[in-house]
Amino acid sequence: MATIIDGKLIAQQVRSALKEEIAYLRDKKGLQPGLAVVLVGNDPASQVYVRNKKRACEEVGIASFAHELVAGTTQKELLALVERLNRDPAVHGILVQLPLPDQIDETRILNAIAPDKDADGFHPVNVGRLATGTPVFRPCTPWGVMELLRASGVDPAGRHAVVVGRSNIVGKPVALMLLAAHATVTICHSRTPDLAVQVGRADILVAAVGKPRMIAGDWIKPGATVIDVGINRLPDGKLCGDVDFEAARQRAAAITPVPGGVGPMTIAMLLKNTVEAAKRSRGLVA
Ligand code: NAP
Ligand code: L37
Repeated sequence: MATIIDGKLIAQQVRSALKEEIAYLRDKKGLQPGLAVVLVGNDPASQVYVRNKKRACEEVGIASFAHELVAGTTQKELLALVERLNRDPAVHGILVQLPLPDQIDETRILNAIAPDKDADGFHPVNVGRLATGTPVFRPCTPWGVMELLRASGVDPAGRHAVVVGRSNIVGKPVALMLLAAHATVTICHSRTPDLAVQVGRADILVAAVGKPRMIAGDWIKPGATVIDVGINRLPDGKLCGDVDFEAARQRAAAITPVPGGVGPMTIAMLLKNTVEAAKRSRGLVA
């Protein structure tokens, strides 16, 4: 029976440490870290995530500036807001919650965020830094996955990691981070034949697909570590991951639950990036 990796608890520990650091920055350096969170439209999941992010900021002492724009917002209007936030000295981190409505070109918006305020790590400059092994702001969900592994005592070096999903926000960056941590990495996607065979080779499995319980328990290699990034809402309103949790926990050595796994870590790492951005704005980091 697998150990449950408690993302809620590990995220709480990250936030506690940050809270102390932020108090120090405020009291001793006169620096108040600030995060601008931009939400366009009324996607219900995004509304929940943005609310959780604002609450987490308050808990640790980060000033949060919420910008909730109507679904019909134009690209020009959103670009103007991003440019204003780029110039605002109280804002150290900027996050534009994805997905954006169809009339807005996501790439255009992400490219407009100042790379030194890019709390999500999605700007091409930061993606390039990650890809070349000199990361500054790491994408929050993949970084959260790496922290869960570290906190669970799982060192990827020399292990076979299998990532299911190749999105720019999860699959691709988590594969780069596992590679940097010296894993042998396989990336699977919708054109991968015989997914079960690939999954069965994983010492570390990261599932980031968005399909409820699509990874069967008996695909999992006995003793594997399973990190389930998927967040899917079932018809009964409950959340579940991409992995069949009850079956997988019979074979895995360790597994993350949904909710209470990767989700809370995503937010904790966002707060870390914001504090990092604030410190960098003052030259407080190397
Ligand atoms: P996405 O952009 O939709 O990407 C999904 C990936 O899964 C794609 O690469 C797709 O392949 C692949 N895929 C789809 N069907 C597949 C199949 N049958 N077999 C193998 N691969 C398949 O999703 P995302 O943004 O990466 O998010 C993935 C999941 O993570 C979602 O449930 C999302 O809600 C969740 N999420 C959670 C957090 C968190 O903090 N916990 C953060 C972000 C996202 P192709 O590239 O070939 O289409
Ligand atoms: N900036 N963040 C940004 N851009 C994006 O495009 N998708 C995405 C993104 N992701 C994101 O915000 N993810 C996320 C996922 C889950 C949580 C927070 C953020 C979260 O709080 N999860 C909780 C509970 C979720 C719930 O009750 O619905 C959990 O325990 O998993």
